[in-house]
Amino acid sequence: MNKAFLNLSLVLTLVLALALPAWAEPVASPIPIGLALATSSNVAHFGQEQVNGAKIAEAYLNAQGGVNGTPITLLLQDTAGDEAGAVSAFQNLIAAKVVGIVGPTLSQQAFAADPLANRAAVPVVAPSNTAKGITKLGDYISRVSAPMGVVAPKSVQKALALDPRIKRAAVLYAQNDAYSTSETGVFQQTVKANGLKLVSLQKFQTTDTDFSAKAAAVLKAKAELVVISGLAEDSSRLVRQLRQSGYKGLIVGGNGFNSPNMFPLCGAVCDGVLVAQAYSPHAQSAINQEFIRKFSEAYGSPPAQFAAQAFTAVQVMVEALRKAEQTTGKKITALDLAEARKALNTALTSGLAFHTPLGEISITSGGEVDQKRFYVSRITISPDGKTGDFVLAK
Ligand code: 1QQ
Repeated sequence: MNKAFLNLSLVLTLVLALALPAWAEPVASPIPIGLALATSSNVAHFGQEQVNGAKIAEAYLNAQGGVNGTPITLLLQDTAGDEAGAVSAFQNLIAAKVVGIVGPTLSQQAFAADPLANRAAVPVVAPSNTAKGITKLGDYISRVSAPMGVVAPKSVQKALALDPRIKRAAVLYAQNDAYSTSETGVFQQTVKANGLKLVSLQKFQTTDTDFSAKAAAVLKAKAELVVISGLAEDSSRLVRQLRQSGYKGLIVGGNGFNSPNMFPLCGAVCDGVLVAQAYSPHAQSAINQEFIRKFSEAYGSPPAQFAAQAFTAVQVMVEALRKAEQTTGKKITALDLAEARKALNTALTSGLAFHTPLGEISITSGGEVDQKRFYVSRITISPDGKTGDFVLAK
């Protein structure tokens, strides 16, 4: 290719790029919404429930006409359990021209992947990221998962209400996981604020299998309450080894205990563990009843928190898209993709009231969820040692 031709083609490309109308990058119909969730790895214990909840939302919202007559479609990318998986899922979804992303599963992944979406001005609604600082990752980052600072103290308070004689607490956490390190800070503060003595503070890895030394230390410290922040497999091993070592006191589990997939993993030893929750199947609202009915029909068991939060994240996106059509006076599919993403983010963070299975919530201008009701439940394992329930702690 000669130089003159090269220059000419460069100039032409430039002229074309400048002259291209805004609708050069249209929003597809049905409107694509990305799901970046863990359907493989150890984090799939949470992610599979999330995908199930999100799919119920897709069908439910499309049956209502989707976004004022335009259906939505969910594009799923598996993040697996680490940061690299979340980053590549986000990249693929952004390249697939989604208007927004629901995900990722872990806070640990969000700290790596969210900045990428924020730079690309793609709205993210986190369905389960509870660590401190998530919404500070950028203007395009919101969540429907209440931060641990709000939720976690309730479980320790409940334990003390159940047994006011408790004076000595042991706190254990996974040091290689962002949610766990964030939540344990809240737990440690709560323990002290309630006049308990922190007699043992221990770190572990989410990949650890041998917790016998930790269990021995808890017993030696004569702890009367054990508080754990970790993911599903590590936490259930820790509980098992604690009980096998002879620990008989109350156990408070963090958000990693909030999955029914913990029941078969943990079995009988998890019976009685107290967990704070941002969702209850007992919450009386038309949408929650409908959600529970459709979820149970589809999967044979009722939804728990992670499924309800994923449903809610998709719902919030769709209701914000409806509002964006009102405020722009245009169909989302008539907007340029960048405009649509911007209008979606503006609507998401406009303080709109969403009536969701989690109750009435809204998202602040800073992307933080404003939720009113939380619960504390006791894990109850059935005699089969595989199934169970979260039973509201009275
Ligand atoms: C986070 C969490 C996890 C337990 C979600 C599955 O709360 O990573 O923020």
